Amino acid sequence: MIQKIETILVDVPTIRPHKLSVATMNAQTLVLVRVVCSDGHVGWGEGTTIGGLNYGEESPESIKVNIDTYIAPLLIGMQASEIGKAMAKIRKTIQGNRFAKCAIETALLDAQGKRLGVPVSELLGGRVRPSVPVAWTLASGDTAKDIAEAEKMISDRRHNIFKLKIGLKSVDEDVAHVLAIKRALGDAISVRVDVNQAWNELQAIEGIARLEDGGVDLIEQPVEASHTDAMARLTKRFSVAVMADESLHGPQDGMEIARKSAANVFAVKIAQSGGLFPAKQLATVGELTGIALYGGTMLEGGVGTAASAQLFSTFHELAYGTELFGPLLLTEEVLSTPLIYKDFHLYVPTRPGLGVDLDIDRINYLKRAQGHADQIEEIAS
Ligand code: MUC
Ligand code: MG
Repeated sequence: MIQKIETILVDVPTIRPHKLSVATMNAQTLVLVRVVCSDGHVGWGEGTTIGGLNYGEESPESIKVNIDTYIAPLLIGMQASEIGKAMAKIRKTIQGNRFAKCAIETALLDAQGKRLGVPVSELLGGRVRPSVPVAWTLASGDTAKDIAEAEKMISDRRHNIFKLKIGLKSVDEDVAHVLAIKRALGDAISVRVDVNQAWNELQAIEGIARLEDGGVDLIEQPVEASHTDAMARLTKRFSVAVMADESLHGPQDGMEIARKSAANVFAVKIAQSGGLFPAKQLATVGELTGIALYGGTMLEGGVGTAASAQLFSTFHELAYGTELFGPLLLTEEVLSTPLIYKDFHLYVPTRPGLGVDLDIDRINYLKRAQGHADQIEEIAS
């Protein structure tokens, strides 16, 4: 039985300012969810977003309050092992709130995996790879710093795929910045851009033509999420791959984009999709319609990143790799044993559930004061 559901906001500074066209992040707020079951199992989930309300329509605070007020009361007393039933009830009763739903579904799957003694990947169809390639995002706002950062990552064998955040400056300045980095890193290194919806269609035509010429190999969400017709025209016009990100809020959006041929690649994100199962459905739409897959992130900490990795390890096709580097952007680790990044890959945890343990003392220390002094009790499982 589901006995108790707690939500915890954890504010963690980033290792450097992370500049996106929609926000500059100096810290990340992790929304952790802890589901306690009467059989002694505890499941953890995460519903983290980027830049408060700058990126999506859920904020860390709304995720917390909506779980506490509306979602948790629906679940208390239900069978913890009946995840399909629990999520069907939530999806029928609660509109929107995809991040909150994802956090809950993740926690239920973590507990279920522990109960059955299998990693979450095995509850999602079964892993087909032990590790996933991981890109790093260069977003310091400074070309020379970005090059130095990338060179260090390459020599440490941590990342050899780089995504550059652009869209804040003029097209000219952004193109010059990207091409300087591409030239410095050379042909063997993949350089991609994420415009985070900042361009109009004409700017996109101008920018993409020059980036394509310069050897950039992926253009992420160049125009507004709702402008799928423009995305279709850009996809048709250029041979460089165009990826949909903010325009994907689950499998239905994937169907529309596939019908309109409005992307070559899907950025699959568990939170944007509303959970691991809808994200898996989105990936299936891609697989069935010949759209390549990329494992996206909302810069989650260790819990959301492990959950994403569990899912992405089940994708038969993952042509563009992943960007599951969230924990590496943060100054504090919430896991007692950090995830393993080596040889340009993240190794997917193999222990039951998400395969991670939380550092309860650190979470108690970092958690945002919530007007009471409750401490999370340590429950080993
Ligand atoms: C996004 O739009 O893809 C992922 C990596 C990063 O730096 O920002 C995110 C969000
Ligand atoms: Mg993106």
